[in-house]
Amino acid sequence: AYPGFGGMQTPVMNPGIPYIGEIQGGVQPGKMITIQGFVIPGADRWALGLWGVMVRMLQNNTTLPSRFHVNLQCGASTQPRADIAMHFNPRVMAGVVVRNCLQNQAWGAEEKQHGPFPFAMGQNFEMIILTEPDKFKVAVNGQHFLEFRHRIPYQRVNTLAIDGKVQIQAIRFDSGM
Ligand code: 9QG
Repeated sequence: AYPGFGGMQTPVMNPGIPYIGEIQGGVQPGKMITIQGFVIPGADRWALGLWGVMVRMLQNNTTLPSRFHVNLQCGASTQPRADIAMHFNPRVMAGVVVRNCLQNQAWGAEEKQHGPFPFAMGQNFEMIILTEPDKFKVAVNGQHFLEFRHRIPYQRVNTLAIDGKVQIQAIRFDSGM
């Protein structure tokens, strides 16, 4: 790599959450986005009480406190909502990472299969999102974790959005060249 050559993007340090920011140059095969973060313990789940938690689990996981997401988006619009090429959504109490795509403001089919759940409340993590021609590959804590096949052309991705029970220490961008 040639730091400073070809407009390598400056790392984002300790951004506030929700975070939304441009991915300079978008993504293309070889591009890597590295996110270092910390899963905020969902202490407020105790305040909800077991009943509240169960009701919310029956509804869906939306309001569970122990969730966060990382979105690769096509713009930053909230009204109408920008398309999301990959929504990567760890639900820590459920121990599942839901992946999906939002198109024309509608969610597609969820992908939920993966190996051991790599996130834990009160723990740091590092995730790397690598763009390939046909998919995104996600590694967590130095190990390949899962793949998400493109449903929206990766060429449309230009925005990173992060929200939920997470603190972010650093976001790094590497063009892979
Ligand atoms: O619940 O699932 C992913 O398939 C929805 C959630 C939604 C996503 C989606 O409500 O939540 O996780 O951006 C959103 O709307 C997030 C926060 C069936």
